[in-house]
Amino acid sequence: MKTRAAVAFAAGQRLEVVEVDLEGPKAGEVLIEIKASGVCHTDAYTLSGADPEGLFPAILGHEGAGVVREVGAGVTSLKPGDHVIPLYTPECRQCPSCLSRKTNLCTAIRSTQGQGVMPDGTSRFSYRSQKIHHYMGCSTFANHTVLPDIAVAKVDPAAPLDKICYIGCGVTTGVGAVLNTAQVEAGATAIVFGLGGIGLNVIQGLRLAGADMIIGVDINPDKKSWGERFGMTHFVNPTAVEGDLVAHLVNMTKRGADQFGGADYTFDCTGNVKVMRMALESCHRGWGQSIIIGVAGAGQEIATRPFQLVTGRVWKGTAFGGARGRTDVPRIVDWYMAGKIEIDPMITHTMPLAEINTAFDLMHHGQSIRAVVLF
Ligand code: NAD
Ligand code: AHE
Ligand code: ZN
Repeated sequence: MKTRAAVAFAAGQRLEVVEVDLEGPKAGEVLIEIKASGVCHTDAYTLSGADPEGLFPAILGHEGAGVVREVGAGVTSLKPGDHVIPLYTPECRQCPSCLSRKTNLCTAIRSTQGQGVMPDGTSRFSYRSQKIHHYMGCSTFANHTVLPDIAVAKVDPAAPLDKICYIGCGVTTGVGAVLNTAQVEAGATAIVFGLGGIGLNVIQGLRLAGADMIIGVDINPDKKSWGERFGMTHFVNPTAVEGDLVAHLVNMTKRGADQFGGADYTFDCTGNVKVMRMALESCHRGWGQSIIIGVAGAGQEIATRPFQLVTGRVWKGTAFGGARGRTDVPRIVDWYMAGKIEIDPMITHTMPLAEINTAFDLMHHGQSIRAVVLF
């Protein structure tokens, strides 16, 4: 079949919206009509050329929602008409990682996913007979896409697809980092670095967990009101701090007779390795945990004095908020439908696929929280 897609033909270039060829689903796969897709910073990261796994040409996008239109042989968990969210972290429930119950990082199809192809090693997309790579196993910047059934979450059909697409990455990542990875307890102190599409969801996750002090840190002063909207209690703009930012934050988090200060939990949502170090060092001696969410490019490395870890701080990372997609994503959709989490105000811009490059511009200029492409 033919479908319209925004193709990244080369790193660093604007996306081009063209009609591509899409093969139907093979055994164990489903064809999805994408109705909406958010644009995440990770799409921009890969498009920039910094992603060591970046392949071109490719159809980017990994934060979508849509409707199943066709299922391949042997698919029993989904049927045409089901409302779904594609998962860049599948949940096969059979691989050693899924069975370990220690991680959400299902390994069933990770290697072919990283090579931009389906599990059988081939791509379903082509343009003028040239192969186009899949991206993160999702390629949601296409009006139709094909995924293995283990990478598809079936959700409440009453949920608006133009909003719940954000659960395909940003919402789940932010809220999940708090609830699954850090397991923040009521009364905790927390610092969130970077109040974009992910950081604001960390803030609403912290509010949900009952954190007492939620400090947001961002170099964009406009983010103060955004953070407050979702539960942030204090805002720090690093450019307005005289002296050392870490010392400033540690001082802010001193409570009662505690001489040391430092947050119980910190979260990096910037992808900047210098910020990641500050996030770790802003944690409380003895028990503070710092969660890395931001993604940094090839050649970037994190550093700190081992003393920071020797004295009990813990550095952790999280992918997709530690969520097991087929199990947890439908639940998060239900939380949204029940009003437990907010999504609508964070979707600041919508646009047709033809204007997708504007979504990247808005993100780079700090003007959007989430821009969503509507098909
Ligand atoms: P975004 O562009 O919407 O937000 C980034 C925010 O960080 C902006 O508000 C920006 O002003 C702020 N910022 C930049 N430099 C800063 C600094 N030095 N100090 C403080 N604030 C600073 O991006 P996003 O969509 O929220 O994504 C954030 C990061 O999370 C990206 O690196 C993205 O690739 C990554 N990400 C990771 C996962 C995962 O599963 N681990 C999932 C989604 C996104
Ligand atoms: N190819 C990239 C991977 C970057 C990365 O860590 N991605 C996250 C999701 S970001 C979503 O916006 C992830 O899920 N990681 C786990 C995995 O298996 O990739 C790079 O930098 O190499
Ligand atoms: Zn993402």
